[in-house]
Amino acid sequence: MNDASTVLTTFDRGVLQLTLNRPDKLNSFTPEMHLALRAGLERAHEDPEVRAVLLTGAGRGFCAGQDLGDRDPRKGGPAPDLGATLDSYYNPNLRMIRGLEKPVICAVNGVAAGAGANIALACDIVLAAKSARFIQAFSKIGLIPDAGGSWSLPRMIGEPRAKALTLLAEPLGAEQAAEWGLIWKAVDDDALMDEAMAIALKLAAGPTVGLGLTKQLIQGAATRGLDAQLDAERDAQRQAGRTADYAEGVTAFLEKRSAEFKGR
Ligand code: LHQ
Repeated sequence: MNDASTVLTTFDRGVLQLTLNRPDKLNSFTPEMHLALRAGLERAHEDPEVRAVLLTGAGRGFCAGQDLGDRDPRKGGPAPDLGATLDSYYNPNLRMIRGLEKPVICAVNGVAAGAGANIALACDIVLAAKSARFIQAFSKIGLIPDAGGSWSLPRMIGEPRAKALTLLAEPLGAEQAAEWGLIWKAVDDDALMDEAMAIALKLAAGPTVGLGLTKQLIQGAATRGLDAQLDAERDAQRQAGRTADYAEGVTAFLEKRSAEFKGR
């Protein structure tokens, strides 16, 4: 069921670009697309040549969440087990994005709705086209914010804004999202992919181990106190200090030249 055409994959100079590719349905998720995305994320995890991931969508939308045509209630039958869908498809991919010890950049090229919005927000650096909108669409169909949204939204923008966004399901423009700190940047539509790729290439040429440890430390801070975080920093710094990239970084500084990191 792993139909690779639902996610286009390209690889260049350390950047694995994954493009959600069901543009006629605003890249809404089917089981095939989940599995194709998972395959891409697994490659990113396993292949040392991959040093950054760039996630985006084909066509005018980023992702409209679950394909609502998949389970048409008009066809009758028992109510679906949506928890099973989360267990089987959404949650593994969310965990892979967050757990990946390499940066994941997201270029939100158009509307990001429902789980599509929250998958974007799970990425490490999120850029959005100024015309893009984020919609916590779940309440419109009687559902709750999934794909990590109920966890990430209050942490990123606080309870009042998280509650209003999710209960009202009103679209949030990219520039407002950036002002609120929900994403890194809103950029002109025609500059989006160039800017996102420039960031991805920069990170892919960086000290991958240190960047991965930094990502994990920042994420872990949400659930740790200062004492535990200081211990985690000690452990991560010990690991970073043993990399060839650390030695290269310091050597390059002392020799007044640019560092050439190898990702090890
Ligand atoms: C779609 C979809 C879509 C299918 C646009 N499905 N076709 C997790 C676990 C299990 C189950 C349930 O859900 C979840 C998590 C979730 O993600 S729940 C939230 C699901 N998503 C939504 O409720 C969003 C539904 N879409 C919309 O509200 C609109 O399409 C937005 C606001 C995203 C975009 O509006 P427009 O720019 O006006 O585009 P459009 O509505 O005309 O859509 C274009 C086409 O894409 C259209 O198809 P058609 O054949 O008529 O041209 C839509 O039917 C199709 N499409 N979203 N989720």
